[in-house]
Amino acid sequence: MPKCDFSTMPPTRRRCYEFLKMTSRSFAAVIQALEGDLRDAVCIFYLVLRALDTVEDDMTIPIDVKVPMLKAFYTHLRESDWRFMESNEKDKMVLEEFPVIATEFQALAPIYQTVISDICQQMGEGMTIYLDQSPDSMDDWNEYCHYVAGLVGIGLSRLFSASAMEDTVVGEDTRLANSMGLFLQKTNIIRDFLEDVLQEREFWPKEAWGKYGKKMLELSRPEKRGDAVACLNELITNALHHIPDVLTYMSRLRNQSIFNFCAIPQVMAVATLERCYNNPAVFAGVVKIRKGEAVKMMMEATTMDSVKAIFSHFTTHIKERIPPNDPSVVTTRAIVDRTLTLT
Ligand code: PS7
Ligand code: MN
Ligand code: MN
Ligand code: MN
Ligand code: MN
Ligand code: MN
Repeated sequence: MPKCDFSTMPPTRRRCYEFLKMTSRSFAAVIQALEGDLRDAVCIFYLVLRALDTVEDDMTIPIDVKVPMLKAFYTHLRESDWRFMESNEKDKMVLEEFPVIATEFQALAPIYQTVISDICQQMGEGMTIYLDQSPDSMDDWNEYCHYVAGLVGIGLSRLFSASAMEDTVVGEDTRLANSMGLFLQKTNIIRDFLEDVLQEREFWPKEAWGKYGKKMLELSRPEKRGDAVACLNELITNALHHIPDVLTYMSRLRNQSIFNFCAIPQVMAVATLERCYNNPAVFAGVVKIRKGEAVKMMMEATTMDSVKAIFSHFTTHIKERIPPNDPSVVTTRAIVDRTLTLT
């Protein structure tokens, strides 16, 4: 494994890797394993977006304060003294110590700075659309997920190509890069139904849940379990449609450290979808994959053959559990079967 030696780093850079470890559940190890100057670029990219997302998520910031903050956020990357001390979120540290992140941002190669600043600007702008409204249509859902995750995939892919560790096509094919982010974000939104709805944040598209009630919160009522699970299965089926793009994207990667960085979140996502599929527990708490299973997958997901085997394993288990009377039965079977022909 390439070296990520903290002892020889300047203090601000060392502090950035401390932020990374304190704020990311799953990304810290795979980012530290990246090679060359890509490691610092992705670390800073992560922290910048973590800071932006902390503003977006903070429901104690009034909307008329939040909108201009999100839109202007990228401009603070080129300043040395901007910070925000009023957040109440668990990751508020990245806002309170933002000058440390800005300092390290300014030390990156100019091409990396351009990509990160560009994505930060577009994401901040897009986030403002969905602060006071929830996604209605499936197109809205794709649009919100594009802003908060598809853009991350597009930015990361540009960083990969800019590092010369991956082919230029990886950075140019924004459709596939977008799908990589959408698969993760839809899985996160599906899994976090209860956590989000209790915070009055509704990310499930109304086009799906509106068939079953007037308010999304109604789906958490025990007497609504049948409807709720039908809606859940419909959204999981929608998310599974990104798998062909995910497999194509992954097959283009040539650098082992980049492959692992990309593969691990994707295999966690397909495992999470399998756990959530037809599972009423989604409406009573947060469904998580077992720690042992997660560790095993993270060690395995290092080749295209094993990534395919993992996708085939979890989609097969979904197929076995499709209820014959589920409203999405035909669509779910079709996308699982298509996945199985690709793996
Ligand atoms: C730059 C590594 C690899 C081509 C902070 C990685 C929230 C699901 O529930 O906090 O909102 O709290 O657990 C990561 C594509 C993005 C998409 C997005 C940046 C993969 C700010 C991750 C991560 C593209 C917006 C999890 C999308 O957050 O969720 C870097 C390729 C940040 C990736 C958000 C969500 C990430 C997410 P919650 P989390
Ligand atoms: Mn958010
Ligand atoms: Mn968040
Ligand atoms: Mn709309
Ligand atoms: Mn979430
Ligand atoms: Mn979270």
